[in-house]
Amino acid sequence: MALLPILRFPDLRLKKIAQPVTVFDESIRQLAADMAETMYEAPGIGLAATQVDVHKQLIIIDVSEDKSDLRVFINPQLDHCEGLQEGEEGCLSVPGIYDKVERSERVTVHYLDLDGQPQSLVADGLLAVCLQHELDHLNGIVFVDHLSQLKQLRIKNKLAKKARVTA
Ligand code: K1U
Ligand code: ZN
Repeated sequence: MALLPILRFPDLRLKKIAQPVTVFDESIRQLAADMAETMYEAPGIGLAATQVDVHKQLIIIDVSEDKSDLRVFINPQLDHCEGLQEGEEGCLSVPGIYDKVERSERVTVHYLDLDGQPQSLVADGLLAVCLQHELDHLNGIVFVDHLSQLKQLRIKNKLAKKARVTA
């Protein structure tokens, strides 16, 4: 297994649209395993392949307390959304920044597992929020894109200042 470098906002590669996975071989299992190691080490509760500069439709999520519920979603598609919730979000590509984003309360997704078998899931609460956040990544959207232009500018300035200090 390997730790993968995570792209940092506003890296333009975070805007790329991920392509469907068509081959279910050892390399896709290896990618999922490396992403899981990277997410747990960060630490985080989700990670999209886009964030590790792999532009394939693969996301992983584990919202458990004890790293016991790793879920892998390949070629995930939203089927249905209902209700609204507003919660604080963070992002491993936007370190140290947290803000409120409005999301659907409950979502239904269909996807493929690591064997290429079709699956579906109805999710609510944090799992639903995380799914929507990671699906956004596959479509080139970072959570700060949901914030005002002024907040986005402040975040860019704050991250640029932090990068200068740590350089
Ligand atoms: O996609 C990512 O960058 C991962 C992100 C997922 C996420 C968090 C919160 C709301 C929606 C989506 C993170 O995991 S940020 C880190 C984080 O939230 C966390 C870290 C350790 C323990 C618990 C949460
Ligand atoms: Zn993120």
